[in-house]
Amino acid sequence: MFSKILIANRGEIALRVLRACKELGIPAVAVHSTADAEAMHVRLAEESVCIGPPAARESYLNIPQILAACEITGADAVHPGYGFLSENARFAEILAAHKITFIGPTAEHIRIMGDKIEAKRTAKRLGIPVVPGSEGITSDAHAQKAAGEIGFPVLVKAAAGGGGRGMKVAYTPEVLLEAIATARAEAKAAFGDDTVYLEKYLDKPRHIEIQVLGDGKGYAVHLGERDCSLQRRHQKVWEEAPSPAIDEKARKKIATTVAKAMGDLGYSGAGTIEFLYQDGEFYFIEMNTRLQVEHPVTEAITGVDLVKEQIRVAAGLGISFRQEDVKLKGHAIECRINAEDPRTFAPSPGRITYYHPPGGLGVRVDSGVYQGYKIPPYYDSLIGKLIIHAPTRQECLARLRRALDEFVVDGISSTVPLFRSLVDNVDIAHGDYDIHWLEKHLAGE
Ligand code: MV4
Repeated sequence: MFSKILIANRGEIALRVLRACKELGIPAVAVHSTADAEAMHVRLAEESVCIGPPAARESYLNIPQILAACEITGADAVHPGYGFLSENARFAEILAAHKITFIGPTAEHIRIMGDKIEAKRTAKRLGIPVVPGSEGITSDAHAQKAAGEIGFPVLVKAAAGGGGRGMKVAYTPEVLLEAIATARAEAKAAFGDDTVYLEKYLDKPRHIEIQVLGDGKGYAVHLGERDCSLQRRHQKVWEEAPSPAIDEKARKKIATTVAKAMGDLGYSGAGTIEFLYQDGEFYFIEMNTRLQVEHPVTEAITGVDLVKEQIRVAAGLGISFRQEDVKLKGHAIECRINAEDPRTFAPSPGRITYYHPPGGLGVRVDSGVYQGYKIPPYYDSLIGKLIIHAPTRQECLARLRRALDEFVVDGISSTVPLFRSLVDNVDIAHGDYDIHWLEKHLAGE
């Protein structure tokens, strides 16, 4: 096992990783920017190192500083959390060159999945159903021909994209080249790479993703799905498992296919395969080669500690269970609590003057904040996650309503009131929503 793990992240996920380290008896090093000196994970870690000024580029994304912190403290492994360096293949390679273990998949697998065209090609080869579409567009004639074969409307996507940037829908052949030009320009500006590809546009899908764990030696398990359709501007707001939209048969088919594929790929560690689901069919869009924000809903219904499994696999100890041991139990919902105005979603950093998180059976709050803590303005606005687990979806909603009524965050604005309205909505109660539902609902439709 590792002698010391450095946590290259901040906020609730740094604390989440620290908790796993503590339970495994592995000392941890917190690294932090000057803005995060008072953070809970810094207070609770065995050691901490300040790695730079507030700007992420100079601290949490500063590879030389993180390497130096490993050298100083003698850390022999790094957990990257999510965001920041978690899907940076170069970082994984640099750590390896310094004999430090990256707690995550190989640099090669990170690189493949970072290129959305290569990811789709790989998924298809492994037997995963993909959205009908093209590979990289090489000319106007190629684009017209490919779009004709796919059928309109088509969606133009950036190969270096993900998270929705650089996407353009073309409803007719007349506007295709214009959509491609716009998407290329956006992709070039955002990623420095203007490679684009085409896909059949799905107009009312759900976003359903499968959680996997691979041992890096040819075996992978799945831990069921999460339905993440409730999102605003490509930021997930509410995630739940199981999906209200699929049954046991559909789940088993797609999840078994994915687990087999990831075993065949030789995938190591935690990963998420993202699908669009429409009219009873799954279509692969992307794979995330990291631990995800919403991993606790899977932990709730499976009882598996995903961070501990990531650490075990990275240490060469393998996954602690087999597929046949996994039993999905009950229903879980996660609400992302952001320091934002619940109506305008404008960021609301500042001091938390009073804080009372909910508790009781089936209630988990993953958060790094505390009463008196000052939320810095430099990072994303996620301040915590409320994860509810109950035997049935209906009981889960009732428990969520109860927990939201207990939740008090004063001094700043938070998205807690948004969830109070969602939990009482009839469409939500029926699980009747797609990826467009929340934005339409917020627009008053
Ligand atoms: C799509 C799509 C419809 N058809 N692909 C957006 C982010 C990126 N990860 C993929 N995205 C989409 N891809 C096809 N062929 C609609 C979206 C999409 C979306 C997907 C998941 C969750 C929320 C979304 C919001 C808008 C668009």
